[in-house]
Amino acid sequence: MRKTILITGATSGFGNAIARHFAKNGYDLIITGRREERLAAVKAELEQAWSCKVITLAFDVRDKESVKAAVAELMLQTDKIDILVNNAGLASGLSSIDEGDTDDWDLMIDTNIKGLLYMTRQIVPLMKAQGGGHIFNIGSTAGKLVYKNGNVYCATKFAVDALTQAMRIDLLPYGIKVTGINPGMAETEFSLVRFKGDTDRAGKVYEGVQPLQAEDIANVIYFCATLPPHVCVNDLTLTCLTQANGIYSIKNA
Ligand code: NDP
Ligand code: 8X3
Repeated sequence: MRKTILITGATSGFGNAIARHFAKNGYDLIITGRREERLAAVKAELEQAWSCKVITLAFDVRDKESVKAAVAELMLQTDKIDILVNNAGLASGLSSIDEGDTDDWDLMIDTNIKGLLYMTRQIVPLMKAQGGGHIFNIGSTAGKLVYKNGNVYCATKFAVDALTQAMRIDLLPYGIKVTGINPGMAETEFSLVRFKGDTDRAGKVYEGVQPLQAEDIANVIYFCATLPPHVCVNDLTLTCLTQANGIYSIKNA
């Protein structure tokens, strides 16, 4: 029987690569993001290439009512979700705590923490009812070690790490696996978003290193998702070869 994976933030980066990887490997998809036209393009391409079923849901994970409405709409089309990937997220700005833009802080906290919680709250009852499931939360090396000027972004990823641990405990009785995936620097739209469209500044982040690619994260998630039912990878940190952890890379060696 075909399995279904729900991926938040599938319009670019990790989410998009995860969608492609799972479609290629026989999964049906539920993909979300705010950019509706991108979702439609991914759906058309993957349904054509892999004969999978792709449901698209365009909404903002920060908006609790939109999350509820999107999942209610989804329930009219399917009542089975094997995997939830809480991936939608971002960094906005990189400033010392006394100079940070409080709107950036709200954006990161609302997306990375509250968005993840809203999605989880809506999907877990369904997983309980179906007798199990697997949740992946995308954390970061920034959620393991704080780096200079990373303050609020790092705090949101520390929160993701805490929530991953908490969810694993809470959901243990229901056969729901919870896996934290913590990538180091990876070349996606992440830095472009962080630096608000400044392509030069975004490009500099990856100069002189060979960063992770989104496909690397997709590969690792697929590996974790296809282990035997009694095995759960709880926490996995991955970096490129030129990065040791959240603060130490070849660039600053
Ligand atoms: P991208 O910017 O390429 O992708 C981010 C995705 O999140 C997009 O699909 C975007 O969709 C979605 N998204 C952002 N805000 C919202 C929102 N409010 N509502 C719904 N969807 C939203 O970045 P990455 O793929 O790199 O990032 C994915 C996750 O990985 C994030 O949680 C990030 O913090 C984390 N991460 C990234 C690393 C990196 O170096 N790239 C390393 C470690 C972790 P849309 O704009 O269409 O809404
Ligand atoms: C994204 C990786 O190092 O830019 O979480 O914070 S980093």
